[in-house]
Amino acid sequence: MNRTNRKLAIAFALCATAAIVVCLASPGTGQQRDDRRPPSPGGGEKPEIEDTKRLNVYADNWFSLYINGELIAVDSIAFMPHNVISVDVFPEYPMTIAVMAKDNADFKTGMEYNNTQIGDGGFILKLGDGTVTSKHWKAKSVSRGPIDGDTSNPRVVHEEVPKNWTAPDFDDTSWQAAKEFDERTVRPKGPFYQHDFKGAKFIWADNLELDNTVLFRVRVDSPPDGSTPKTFPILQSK
Ligand SMILES: [Ca+2]
Ligand SMILES: [Ca+2]
Repeated sequence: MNRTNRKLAIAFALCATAAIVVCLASPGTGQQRDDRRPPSPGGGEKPEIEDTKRLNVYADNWFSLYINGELIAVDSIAFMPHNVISVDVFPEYPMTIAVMAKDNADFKTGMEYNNTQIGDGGFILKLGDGTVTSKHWKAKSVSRGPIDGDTSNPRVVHEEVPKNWTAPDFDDTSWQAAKEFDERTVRPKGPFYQHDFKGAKFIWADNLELDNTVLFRVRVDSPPDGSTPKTFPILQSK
């Protein structure tokens, strides 16, 4: 290496070292490290976005979803087009999921499109811990019609939504088992196929057409995929 080249090599090495020092000292990197460690005054590690699970939900036509009694997700489109709601969920076990699902139906006739026809429902979800909708969920129809499918003289039966029905300790033993429906019966629209619902079943109450508002519940004691959930003592003081 001649003298000029040696000078260039030394200059390059100095620049590279300076760059590394600047990089290590940059506020961004330091901030990230501070977010995770040292522990907060409450003690323990803080959960990161990597500790959450993705929840995909598709409802014909609308839903609201609660986990352990807290509202977690609401369908942003009441009727059409049919959409998927996809949110990050921080799972804590045991986990009670409670859902209100609604088919599009006139309150007085149970029909849709200006009372010209009977619409059908359908609900499906998948959580990244392996939780999926199935016949093992509980279901309760609280709005049905038109009774007997009679569109010439439509009658509707509404039941009061039970108090505290989203709470983990709510007694749902009298509810029926959810009924599974084939994908080709529900005929989901395009967005369903753009999200992960593998292993999940469409569910509803007994009648996909006449049951118009359906409550669902399920209790998940541990991650169905067999993974070990991380615990964060910092969250358990609330
Ligand atoms: Ca209907
Ligand atoms: Ca519908």
